[in-house]
Amino acid sequence: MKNNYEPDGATQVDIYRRMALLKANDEQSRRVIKTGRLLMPYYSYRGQEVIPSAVSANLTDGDYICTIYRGIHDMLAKGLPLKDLWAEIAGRVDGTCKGKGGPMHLTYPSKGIMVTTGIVGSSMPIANGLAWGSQIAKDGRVTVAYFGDGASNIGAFHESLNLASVWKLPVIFVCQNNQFAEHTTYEKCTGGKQIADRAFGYGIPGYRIDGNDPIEVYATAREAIERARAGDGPTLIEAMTFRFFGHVFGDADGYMDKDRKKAAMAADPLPRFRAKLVADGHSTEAELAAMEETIDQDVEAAIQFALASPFPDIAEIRRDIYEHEVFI
Ligand SMILES: Cc1ncc(C[n+]2csc(CCOP(=O)(O)OP(=O)(O)O)c2C)c(N)n1
Repeated sequence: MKNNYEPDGATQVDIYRRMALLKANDEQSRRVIKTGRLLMPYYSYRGQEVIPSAVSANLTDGDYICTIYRGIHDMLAKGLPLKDLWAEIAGRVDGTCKGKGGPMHLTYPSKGIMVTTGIVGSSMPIANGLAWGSQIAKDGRVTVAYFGDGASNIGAFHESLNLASVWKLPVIFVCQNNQFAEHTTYEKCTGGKQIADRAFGYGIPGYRIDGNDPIEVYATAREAIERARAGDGPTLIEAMTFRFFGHVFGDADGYMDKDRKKAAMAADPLPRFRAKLVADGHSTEAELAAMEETIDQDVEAAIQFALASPFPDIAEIRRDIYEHEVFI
């Protein structure tokens, strides 16, 4: 999409700050598992940092996001505090859900982080519900639904686009097309030329963009968010990117073409954007190095905080839990 919404220098540095935070957090996540410091199911988002960083730069704390198991980057970019994140990952009482959600079911409503779901495609109908609530309350909030390319083949994707279109809901569907579903390539399981084209069938705008270009993601998201806030309804954004690692930590990733993976890693958007910020005079090498150093320290401090936090006690286990009887 071409529009005049190029972010100013300070916003570009802010987008980079979020990207650097996501990268550092991913590297530490894989390190803690490898060293046995902490065990968890982990879905690396390395390679996809640009998308939520540039989208979130257009959102307020009041705006909502719904995301998926591969969504820690979406939440950190939206402002999830590191200590709350790591305490939840470690199952401790100081976590976002008092240790009862774990790394795949994080929420943090005060920053608009409403749902993390492991059910492929289900971030979209939930996002519609939140957006419908905002429409009724006239509270001016928008909701971003993040999901993967594989999820665009699930019925809920189509139902959600249709309903959001009919009701003109203030929702933005952001597909992070990382070229792979679980252990399958995008080409092997997705019909049609591009996912963005599916928006046409529901009468809403759809854009395929370079999801590794922070300026393009920012500008496209801003237009879609303004459209939603103005009451003009939803937009589908298909942001092209590449996940650097297997589906889940420990995945042998034999289905990932080695040359494509090598090329994607060589085109890592982080060093590219970092060099551009310095070349354009928006920041200096020393300032960015200091920023990265602080981020590394913050991530390590959050892990230490989490490991020192207690587990929830027995009384806490059943609090805030929806339960129903199961008859066998
Ligand atoms: C309804 C449903 N079907 C199947 C699965 C198993 N599954 C988990 S992740 C995944 C792949 C999803 O790929 P994509 O939507 O592209 O997201 P990505 O993991 O690439 O971010 C599948 C099939 C599931 N969790 N939920």
